[in-house]
Amino acid sequence: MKLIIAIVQDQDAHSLIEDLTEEEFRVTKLASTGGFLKGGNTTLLIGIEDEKVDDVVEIIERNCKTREITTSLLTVSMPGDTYIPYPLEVKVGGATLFILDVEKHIRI
Ligand code: 2BA
Ligand code: 2BA
Repeated sequence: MKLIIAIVQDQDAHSLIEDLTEEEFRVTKLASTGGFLKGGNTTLLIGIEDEKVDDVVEIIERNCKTREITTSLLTVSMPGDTYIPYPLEVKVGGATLFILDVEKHIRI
């Protein structure tokens, strides 16, 4: 068995979960925060049989889009700890996936 940890953008999470459950995959959704943009994103835990990994990755590819985001990060630029915001273009990926081997899966 494998566990896919998928970090996706909030905008894509709803349709992705719909498609996964429609195809009988089980999903747990966690609200998460990106360390760089400090904005909300969604982390999905998807436990699946080894041979289903490609199917799940295909569903994720179909639902998750790369987007250019302009954000204003705060930076120290002046003496005396004055913070000024500056615009920054960041390309946020469709999804970041970690695929792990599951040693044991138990349902009680
Ligand atoms: P359980 O299988 O006992 O799952 C309870 C909760 O545990 C799930 O909540 C989900 O958050 C998590 N979970 C279970 N298996 C998982 C896995 N392989 N990967 C990631 N997370 C997992 P819900 O998704 O709200 O599901 C509640 C109950 O509805 C489930 O109880 C199951 O009996 C049924 N169910 C869930 N997804 C289904 C699906 N695609 N098709 C048919 N029945 C489903
Ligand atoms: P954030 O940390 O908010 O990052 C959003 C986007 O900002 C990233 O998109 C990347 O394009 C850029 N970025 C992140 N850290 C950077 C840095 N140190 N320097 C320059 N640019 C940086 P993605 O790479 O597509 O990542 C989207 C979200 O996925 C991330 O949100 C983070 O929550 C998660 N993530 C990505 N890679 C990760 C990893 N290796 N471990 C854990 N979480 C990861």
